[in-house]
Amino acid sequence: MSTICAISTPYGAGGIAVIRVSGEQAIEIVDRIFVGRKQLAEAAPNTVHFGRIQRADEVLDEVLCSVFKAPHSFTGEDTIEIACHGSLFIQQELLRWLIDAGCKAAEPGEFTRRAFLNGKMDLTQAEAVADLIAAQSKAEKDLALSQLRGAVSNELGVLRDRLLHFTSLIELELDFADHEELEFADRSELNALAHEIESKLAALLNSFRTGNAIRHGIPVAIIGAPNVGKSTLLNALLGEQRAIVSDIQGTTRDTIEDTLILDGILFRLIDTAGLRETNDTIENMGIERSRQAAEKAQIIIYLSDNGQWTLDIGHSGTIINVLNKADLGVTGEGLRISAKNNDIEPLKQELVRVAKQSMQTSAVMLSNARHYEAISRAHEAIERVQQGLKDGLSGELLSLDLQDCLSALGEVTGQITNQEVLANIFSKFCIGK
Ligand SMILES: Nc1nc2c(ncn2[C@@H]2O[C@H](COP(=O)(O)OP(=O)(O)OP(=O)(O)O)[C@@H](O)[C@H]2O)c(=O)[nH]1
Ligand SMILES: [Mg+2]
Repeated sequence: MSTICAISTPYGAGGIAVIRVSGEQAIEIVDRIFVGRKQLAEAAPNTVHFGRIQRADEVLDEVLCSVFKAPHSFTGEDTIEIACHGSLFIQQELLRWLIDAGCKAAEPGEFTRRAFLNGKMDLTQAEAVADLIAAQSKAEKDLALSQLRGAVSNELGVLRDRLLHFTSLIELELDFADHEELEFADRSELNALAHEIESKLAALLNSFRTGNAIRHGIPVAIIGAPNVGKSTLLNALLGEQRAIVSDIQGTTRDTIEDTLILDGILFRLIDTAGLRETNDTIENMGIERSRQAAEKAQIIIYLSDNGQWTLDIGHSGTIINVLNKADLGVTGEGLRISAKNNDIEPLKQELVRVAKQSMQTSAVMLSNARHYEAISRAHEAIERVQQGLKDGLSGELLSLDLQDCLSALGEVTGQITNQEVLANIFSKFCIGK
């Protein structure tokens, strides 16, 4: 493959500009115009070298060359990144010198395309590179970064393994089909497997439409000292007397869960036992569960009725400090509500706000229409498999649909692809990436 070069920094004058060279001959070509303390061919990988860009007597600039050797570079090829002074003239002249020395000008996205072709990343990750560059907000950036780091790929990898396992079970069945005396392999395992694959695909599809959370519910733990009104709040949010409420401390012993939809988002509310020091064995078991709920929850409603926030709550989610019993005139920091009087509107709004924020950063979320389209086809194929199992179809027919499912997933990750699709994806990149 040819050695390519491009200016990777934005067009215009700047403090410095970076010109990237990648390919088998990258080091050799740059050496033709680079004069440093030593030849780049002798440089250790992942080192930076100061020197001049020089042809005969003409010195173009003083530069820094970063040397990366295959396969440990972005593209998987030998790569040199030349940081030169950011004059437009120098940038363009340097590019011309490189082309004169044997490079080809890179096409849009060609570096990333090579990274994909060299197995440095799959197609979803390559697409994430473009999304990352285009990201304009934190949420967008987080989503692209998680995709770049393999969130979608990993999920699809798991599905692929299950599908291959499925295929091997069917092949086993086919092998024994000649032996009339042998019954078909137990199909309950196949049913379970098909169901598993189908629901995973459905979940992915859902994540594209409405966010992962709509399907599973965002876990929200209501945590606080005894008697602050946690159960009263659960009941108020649900609009029913779900949990027992009393003025006795330690009323709630076990965690109580129920779901609630606010603004199209499904929440899984978890009322918990009040946190305190106690010698009651059962209550302590409940308190342990409270702590576990807090740790797992994506959102924690930390409820207080006196404006003090001194409890040590282990958590990784977002905490909302809520001051209950506002009707009693308590003062202090926190979102003021009265669970007893059903005066909880500000809390509902805050839950929706925090949820929308966290949905945008949840790990596996489809954000790409191409992925959605292919995964829809995979989903249809696995539904045909399920129907086929119900109808008692032969293994041969089932395996056709399984193949359809596998190849649709392969299109997402790029294991199966065609030049047209690739060209379309990489043409949207900027030159130099
Ligand atoms: N005035 C007033 N009282 C409230 C409010 N919310 C709850 N209470 C009262 O506070 C007491 C405790 O309420 P619970 O909901 O059982 O409190 P809890 O936090 O669940 O208590 P534990 O289950 O023991 O942890 C009850 O008598 C409620 O009626 C409120 O907004 N205003
Ligand atoms: Mg309670």
